[in-house]
Amino acid sequence: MSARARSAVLYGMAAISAMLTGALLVAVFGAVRLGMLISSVEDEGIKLGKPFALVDQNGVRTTEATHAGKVRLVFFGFTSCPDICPTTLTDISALLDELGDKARDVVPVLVTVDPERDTAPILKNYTAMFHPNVVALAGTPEEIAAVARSFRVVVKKVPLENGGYTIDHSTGVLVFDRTGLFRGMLDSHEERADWRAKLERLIAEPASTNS
Ligand SMILES: [Cu+2]
Repeated sequence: MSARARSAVLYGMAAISAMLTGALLVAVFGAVRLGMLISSVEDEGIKLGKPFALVDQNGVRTTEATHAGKVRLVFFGFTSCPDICPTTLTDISALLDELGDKARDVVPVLVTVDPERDTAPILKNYTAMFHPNVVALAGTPEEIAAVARSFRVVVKKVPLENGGYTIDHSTGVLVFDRTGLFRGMLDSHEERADWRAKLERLIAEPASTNS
């Protein structure tokens, strides 16, 4: 190979390597930007869920309008869940404690996916372990199934060998702003600081767009 050909090959390799580095940089920055997007909430909300009527842990009828004007953190779970549900509620409770007074207008709403076992009194005992703002909702199996469906939540009853059952369910926390629009999720894999940033932003927003 002549010196000129060799240098052409080297030049070509350098060019390819520069392109690869460029692609890598784009990929890295892309991922960072994506991370920023994930850790924020959507600027524009969408409607999610249909009107419902369930009862809370105190037996009080609760609908989609009951906590209007507040930031709602809706998630589906059940009191015998061994791990995801108590962890989520513990993390949310810690976050609300941290937010102090600002947590006044944040309502975590646990909708049971185990309507046969999670009656209002059971939910009352359970929520007593967490932040006082936590609301837990019970209903008939039909009512619960309809609510889960309308929030696009997947629930699956799984029989256990001992004759009992457990319930697989979607685990993300659905975040609704003060106007009742869905703005994003709190995901269990995110930093809790990101959860906090999302909440603080939504708490700061007005309850009505014309105020
Ligand atoms: Cu669970």
